[in-house]
Amino acid sequence: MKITGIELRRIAMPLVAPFRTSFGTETERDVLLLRVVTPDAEGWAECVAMTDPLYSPEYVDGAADVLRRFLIPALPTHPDAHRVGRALHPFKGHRMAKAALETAVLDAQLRTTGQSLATFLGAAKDRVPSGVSVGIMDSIPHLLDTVDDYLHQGYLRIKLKIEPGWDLAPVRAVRERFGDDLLLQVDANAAYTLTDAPHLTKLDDHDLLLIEQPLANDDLLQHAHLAKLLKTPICLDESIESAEHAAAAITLGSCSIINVKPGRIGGYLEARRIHDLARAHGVALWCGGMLETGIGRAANLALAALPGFTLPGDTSASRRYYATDITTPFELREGHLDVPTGPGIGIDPIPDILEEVTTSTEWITL
Ligand code: SMG
Ligand code: MG
Repeated sequence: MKITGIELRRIAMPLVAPFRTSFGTETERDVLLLRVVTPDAEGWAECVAMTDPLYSPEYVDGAADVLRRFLIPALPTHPDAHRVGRALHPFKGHRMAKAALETAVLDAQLRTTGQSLATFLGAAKDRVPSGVSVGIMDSIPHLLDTVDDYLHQGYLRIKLKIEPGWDLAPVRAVRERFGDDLLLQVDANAAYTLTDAPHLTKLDDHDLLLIEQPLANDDLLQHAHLAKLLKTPICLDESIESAEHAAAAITLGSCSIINVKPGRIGGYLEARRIHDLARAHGVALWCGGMLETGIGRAANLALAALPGFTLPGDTSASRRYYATDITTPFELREGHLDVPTGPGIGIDPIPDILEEVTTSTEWITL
């Protein structure tokens, strides 16, 4: 497969409602899209980096910079996704930028051969159960109304964002209002330290599926200590940047569940490695989200259909994020989203909508 050029496109996507986490509030998603052009097919991918380096060290301008200066020039002459991974390996870090490039190449490759990403990865089902991530709110009544609305839409699992000062009370209120059968979990985005352990043990009373990333991104050892103090299972998100991190976390006992985000760990090939490793060790997986448009969501749904993804993911319907998505919107049916079946990621941006939200484009000839 010969690549003739790659387009870097920035789009601005207003969120339907502000999304507050322990590290900040998002009102608009500033997304970097990649389009890989070959004589036979085009491949699309979405970079999950956010505007500011608050969730992780990467950020959108940095991802665009490393792509144009280092990663794209290093592409082999006739790349496939595996060769792209090897060619980018010498460059340290920048896994979000690498994931976008590898995924766009993989999409072009699969569209050329007519295979879906789901089949390529080894998907075992044609629809996946949907959870929804609920931001930190200004009040408990507002939170309860929001959760109530999501449950009416059919979401099968609720994740509450937490931080010091917004943890026990919202969890207790949601449990009391919606009952013990609700699948409920929390995500701290690294907002606590090990000294908060006595406080965090109070979450054990609420029968949570898991607590996600309570401690800092690089605190594998401290997560292992915390895991011994909590009954609630620990799930790692930010800490797991590769299969090697997953192996270390599993060996240390830092987590018993992993939130896999292909865009955070360098792509779908690495996600497949984590899948196989975690499955062999009895570690449960689910697919996370980074407020993706339909382009990133389509690819995540293919991964979420693998047999090791046994918990509902943050793969919500398009309307949870955007009034108008850049693709045909993904819609909830009985709490599930369908896994795309077409070649590659199985979906394309709608040209007119894409143009409307585009803030810049850059063409790199290869
Ligand atoms: O895509 O539904 C989504 C967002 C899910 O909570 C979510 N993502 O730490 O898991 C996480 C966060 C990271 C992005 S927050 C802006
Ligand atoms: Mg998380």
